[in-house]
Order: sequence, then structure tokens, then C-alpha cells
Amino acid sequence: MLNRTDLRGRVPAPAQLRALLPRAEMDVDAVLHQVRPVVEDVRDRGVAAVLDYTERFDHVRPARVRVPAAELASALGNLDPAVRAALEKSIARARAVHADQRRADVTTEVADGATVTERWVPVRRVGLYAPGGLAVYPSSVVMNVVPAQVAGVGSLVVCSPPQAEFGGLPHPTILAAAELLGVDEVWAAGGAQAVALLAYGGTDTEGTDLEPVDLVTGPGNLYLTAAKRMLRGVIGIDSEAGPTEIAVLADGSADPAHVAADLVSQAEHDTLAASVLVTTSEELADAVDTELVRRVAATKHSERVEQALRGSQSGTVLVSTLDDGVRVVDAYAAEHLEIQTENAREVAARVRNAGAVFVGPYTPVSLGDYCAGSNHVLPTGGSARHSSGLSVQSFLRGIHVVDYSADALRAVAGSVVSLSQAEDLPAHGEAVTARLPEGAA
Ligand code: HSO
Ligand code: ZN
Repeated sequence: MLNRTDLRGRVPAPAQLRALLPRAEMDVDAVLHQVRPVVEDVRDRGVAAVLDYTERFDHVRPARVRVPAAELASALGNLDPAVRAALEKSIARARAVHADQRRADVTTEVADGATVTERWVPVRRVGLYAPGGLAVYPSSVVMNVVPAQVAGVGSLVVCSPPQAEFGGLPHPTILAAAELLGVDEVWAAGGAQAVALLAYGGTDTEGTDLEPVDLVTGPGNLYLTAAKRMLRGVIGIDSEAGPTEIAVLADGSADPAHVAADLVSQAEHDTLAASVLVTTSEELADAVDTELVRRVAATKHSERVEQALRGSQSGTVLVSTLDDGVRVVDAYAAEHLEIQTENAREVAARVRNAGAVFVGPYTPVSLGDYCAGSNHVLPTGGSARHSSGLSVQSFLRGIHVVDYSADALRAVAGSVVSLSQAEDLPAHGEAVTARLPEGAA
């Protein structure tokens, strides 16, 4: 079922290797011209424009964009108790992991009387996006809100598209998740219009002010991503998330039924989702293919899954050795990487590039999607080579606070003056010598 690439005996250098590996093309630039007028219109006309685009794209026109507090409370009240308990488990584990990501301010004494303190300050106001297209993602509300809260962000707004079948409110499980997390500000807007509203703010139909945010995080479709790209600068963004990806590095010891189940699990997200198997065992590759055929026929979103698995972004890569396998997965830099090999921990420790690594036979990606405690907003499209997933750090800024005494400045003045002369910026040096009429030490 999966396309095959045979790299046995030849694994080129990373740049060439990347060109040989399956990967979805995500042409954000191609939709910028469609997104620009939406963003500009929301900037100019605020909520009225948001409602016009909501009507056009989501086929519903809510009476207001801000979700009333009573709707949040009743969504939680009506939530299936099993789903509530599961969300609570997910929140508790995510809070435990993210609490350990807090950073203490650190002061370095560079010389006598000369200190630099790195002070970690949360972003003041953040907009968190939870998608609601092919699927709804209350779990993404958890993954965005928890690190922001742990970081100490004081003002949080969750944004999610309104659903016609719920009378123009976001999906009730999204509302319930927000309520459970203690977020009281939720707006019913999706796509590019949502990002523009978060960036520029507006006044709701009933006069409530929607205050602009400083940072927007959370995944979404191509249009949302294009809006993030356009508005970067007006706001900060986390990353440009593309379709989800799973890579599995496996040897002959892996269970083909488990590998196939995991490849199908992420293919369920989107026809553009990528499922990639990297293996030293041709027998395993054959067995996984057989399992995939069986599973795809039986799974609920069969058509979507099959399209994703047969797409050019998915495939099997055959390698001669696990060392080569590690080189391949490093070049690919998957959003999610599973290691299903002998000595999986040791192999996992050698991986340099991945959004998250799932070790051994009992750690499927879907565990991480919901309840492992790890974050599921992760770098896609190979950006795991240089970026990390969402964390407490995403919501903090490290501010250097520099504090020198007169003696400490005098002791280093000569170096500042020399460098300012080397850059032909003498006024820089003069700003130091102006303070030291008696001259440098
Ligand atoms: N695998 C997705 C997250 C998710 N899965 C949410 C299910 N719900 C991207 O990491
Ligand atoms: Zn998933």
C-alpha cells in the first residue's frame, strides 16, 4: 500500500537525502492572495467582517463572536462523564510535565559589580486556536492552554470555528475543555478571520471589546497558516503547522500490526497527513503493507486514510542498518517519531531531529496526542530540524537585565571603545567615556 524507496547500501548526505524522502508540499504562498483581503477587511471592519466571512466559509452567522459564560458552563455540565474524566487525566499529566519546564531567573556576575540577569516574563495576552474542520480538537485546547497557564500568561483567549449544527457556537467539547481549564474567554471564529480578529481585536455585536493579543498559537488549515504568516510581526506566532506526520523507525522485531495501526492513526487526520515507515526489514515492510490493507478497509475514516497512505507524502524507506535508519529519520525530522526496534531507548537517544520521540512497543503516538503528558503541538514539515513543539518556553520572553557599577564600567570601557572604533561607530564608545571623565582604567 505504501510507496517504496530503497536506500539500502546508499544513504546520501542530509540535503540530498531530504529530496528523496516523501513529504507533503504545503504552498502557503499560493493562498496568500486569498487570505490578504480577508485579513485587511477584518482589520478595517472588525467583527462585522468576521461574521461575513464566517457566514461564507462556516455557513453560519452567530449572533455574537464572544461565547457567553453560560454556554461554557452548560457545555461542561452536559459533557459525557467519561470524556470529562479523560480530559481531566490529560490536563493533570500535561500540567505535571509542563510545570517542570518553568525557568528560574538567573543572575550571572560577569565581573565585580557587573551582573546580567535573565528574567523570564510571560507574554501578556495570548490567543490559542483550536481547529474544527474535519475533526474537532478539545485535546488541542489542553495542549495550548496548559503551557500558557504554567508560564503565567495572565490573559488567555481561545478561538475556535463556530459550527452550524451547534447554533453558531464552537463544538461543545471545545467549550467544555475551556471551562475545565478555567478559560472564560472563548470566541467563535475560525480560519484567517480568526487570526486577524486575534491580531487586531474588535468590538462584538453587543458592545464587548475583544482586545488584541500579543501572540497566537495553535495549528490550523492552510488559510489559517497563511494568515499567521501575513500577521507575523503584528503578533508573534508559534509556528506554521502543516499536516500531521508520523515516522516509524522499525527493525524485524517490530509487530507489523502495531506499526500499521500507528501509521493509520495519524493518516486519519487529513488526506495530506504523512505516514512514513523506515525499516531495515523488507519482511516487516511487506507485513505492514498487508496489515494496512486490512486496517484501512475496517477503519471509520477509510477513504481519508487510504488517500493519505497512498499519497506521495507517505511511504516506506528501506535501509541496510539501523545507523542508516537514524540518518534517514534525522534528515526527515518528523513531527512524531516512533522507535520500534530492539534496544529502542538506546536508538532513541541517538535521534537528533524530531518533534517528539515515542520509545518502544507500548508508546504509540496517539498516547501522546491525548494523555502522555507531552505536548502535541509539534513542528511539522521538517522544521523539527530547528524548532521545538509548544512548551512553557513558547509563552515566555527572556529579558536580559544588565546592571554595572561605575567601577565595572570603567574596567571594560577600553574594550567597548575598541569595538566601537572597529565598527566605525565612535559615538558608541563616547557614550561610555562620557561617564568616565577621569578616563578608563
Ligand atoms: N496528532 C495531532 C494531534 C491530535 N491528534 C489531536 C488527535 N487529536 C498533531 O500532533
Ligand atoms: Zn493525532
